[in-house]
Amino acid sequence: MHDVRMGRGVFLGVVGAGVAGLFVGGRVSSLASPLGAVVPNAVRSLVPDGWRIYSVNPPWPTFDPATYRLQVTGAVEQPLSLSWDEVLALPQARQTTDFHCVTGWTVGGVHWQGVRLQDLWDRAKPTSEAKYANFVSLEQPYVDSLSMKQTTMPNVMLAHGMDGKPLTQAHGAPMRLVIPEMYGYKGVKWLTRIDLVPKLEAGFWEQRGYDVDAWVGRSNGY
Ligand SMILES: Nc1nc2c(c(=O)[nH]1)N[C@H]1C(S)=C(S)[C@@H](COP(=O)(O)O)O[C@H]1N2
Ligand SMILES: [Mo]
Repeated sequence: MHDVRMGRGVFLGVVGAGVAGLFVGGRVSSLASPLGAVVPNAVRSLVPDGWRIYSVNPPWPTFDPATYRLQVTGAVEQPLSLSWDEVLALPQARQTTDFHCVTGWTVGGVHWQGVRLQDLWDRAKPTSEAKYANFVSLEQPYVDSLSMKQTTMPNVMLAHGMDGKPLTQAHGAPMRLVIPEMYGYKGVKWLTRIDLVPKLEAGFWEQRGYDVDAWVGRSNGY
């Protein structure tokens, strides 16, 4: 019995150190790499449900359904500024896909609910000038881009639900980009605007050396 309690105390100590390390790592090293986590593998496996919460510029943005707008701007015939109710009135899609961070952690079988980009493009009507979509976060200066072609690949969505519940603030409420075939840094959290542009613009991590096309298993960093 005594041994068991000792064991548990040591276990909790390790978990505590791991969480503290994550927090410090996330704040201090997050501008150097999308790691956030400078955590040994032994501790990594103890983190509940696998997710690490990343943010480059805390505190996290706050979602207010009364004032939130999802904007589609730039090279479109019809700029959009959708209220939260209007976003929820768009056709809804669901998928279950795996999530991979470039630093090596993975969450399998994430259930997402949200909207497909094509349903926004049908309304905004991108012009022939639109070659790339910049996804802009409420968390400045986080931004990342996809080619217009990539935005309509299978399983690409703007997710507002995760595992049967509304997306939490930590995970990017009210909406985040999901593109399972690319590493997590492409998946802009706290999304507020999509700007369609003729030329590629470097995203937050691309400005720091990461690949524009972050294909899982094929791009740098992993
Ligand atoms: N606004 C914003 N979006 C972001 C990030 C961030 O720091 N800020 N980190 C990215 C990275 S590197 C990963 S792996 C995922 C992590 O998602 P999570 O914080 O929900 O676990 O969010 C991505 N989207
Ligand atoms: Mo990441």
